[in-house]
Amino acid sequence: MLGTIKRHWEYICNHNKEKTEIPGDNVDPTCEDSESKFDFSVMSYNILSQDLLEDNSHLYRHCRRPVLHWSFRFPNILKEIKHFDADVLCLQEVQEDHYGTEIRPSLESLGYHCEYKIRTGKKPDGCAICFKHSKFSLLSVNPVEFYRPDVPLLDRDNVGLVLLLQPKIPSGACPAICVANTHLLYNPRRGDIKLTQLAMLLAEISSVAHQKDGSFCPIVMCGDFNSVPGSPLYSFIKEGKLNYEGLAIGKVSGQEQSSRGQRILSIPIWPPNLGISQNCVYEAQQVPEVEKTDTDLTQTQLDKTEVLVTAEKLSSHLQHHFSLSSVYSHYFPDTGIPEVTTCHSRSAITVDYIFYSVGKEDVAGQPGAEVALVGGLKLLARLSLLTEQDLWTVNGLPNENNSSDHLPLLAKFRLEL
Ligand code: KL2
Repeated sequence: MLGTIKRHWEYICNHNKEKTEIPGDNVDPTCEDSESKFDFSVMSYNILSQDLLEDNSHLYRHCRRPVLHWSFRFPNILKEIKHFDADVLCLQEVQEDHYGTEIRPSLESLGYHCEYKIRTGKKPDGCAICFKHSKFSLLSVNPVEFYRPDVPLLDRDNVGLVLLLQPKIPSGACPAICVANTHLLYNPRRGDIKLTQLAMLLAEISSVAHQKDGSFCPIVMCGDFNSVPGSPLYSFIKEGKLNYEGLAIGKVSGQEQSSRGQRILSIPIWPPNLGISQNCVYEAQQVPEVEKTDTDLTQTQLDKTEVLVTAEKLSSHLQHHFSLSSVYSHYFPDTGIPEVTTCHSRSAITVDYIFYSVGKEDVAGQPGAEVALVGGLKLLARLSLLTEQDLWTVNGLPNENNSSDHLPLLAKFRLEL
């Protein structure tokens, strides 16, 4: 019988805006006790669809056969979900038939409301977001399809799902929370598609999280981004900007040092008819041609407009409006050894993340920060990750106790009211 590996809660104090990590589950998280607050926990978990496991069986040759059966894996996954009891679950690789017959009914009996978005085409899996009835009510469900028949670049069947949730608090007003979940394209060589899929998700989040006063509500963005820490795609999420001039499409995600896929990203990456700006927001509806000729713009004004449009089109700069932080820091502070979120016979890397908005006060004063007002969350704690070496002591993933080739990520947040 294989041993289990213990993961512990790391509590984080935000005093002086410096994160202090207090490892060990014997420590109480009380940094300070705030009266008006809403605390909630989030899990992001790629549960490995059975069809994908069987299609990529070469990745699981290190595993004992019985641990690969769905009938063995699902009870373990459910046990884990039940044990951690997160208020919000963002699941990836949720296979449609299993979702209908087992996953959804089981989660509903644990008190979750479940929303699901299946991948397009013939792909049998998708993303689910489930939340505790006791903690939230549902304001809106916004599925995102990254496949676009009118955009040749976007010929892949990945999806995202964005929910707007209203915290249930006994008294007073509380902003909604926007929760997004995605599983971006795997193909390590197609960073152009990955970046465009991300821009589409960010545009949907902007539209969902946008509040009447022009600010954004707090945001949690989870998923399997098939990109590693420090890669251009990852840096774009964290920094809110990316100059991709001269960047090879195979270098966007950092998954592998491939000699293939070295075409340079075109400027712009996606065509104008996608309707998403370089700031990752939906563009206003195009003005129909007939109306354009009705306006009485002078020739000089028209020339200026032309120049502006051209400058925007030729810019190799992407931006987004949020100030997003990652729950995990991706390396163990004492040793510098990388954390991994997925481990099988071909790779052991971080590709899964929980990003969250840190709020306007934390970004104020940053030079050149053109960040819109975004509601902030405070990270209270996270469930520690493991190293590749830790995982090989239990025969890699999946194993007797960990039934996916990914680990679940878990965070506790506080919304201060
Ligand atoms: O990286 V993943 O696993 O999030 O764990 O996302 C994709 C891969 C998932 C959905 O496409 O299927 C896995 N080699 C390795 N893994 C693959 C491959 C492949 N050629 N194709 C799909 N996946």
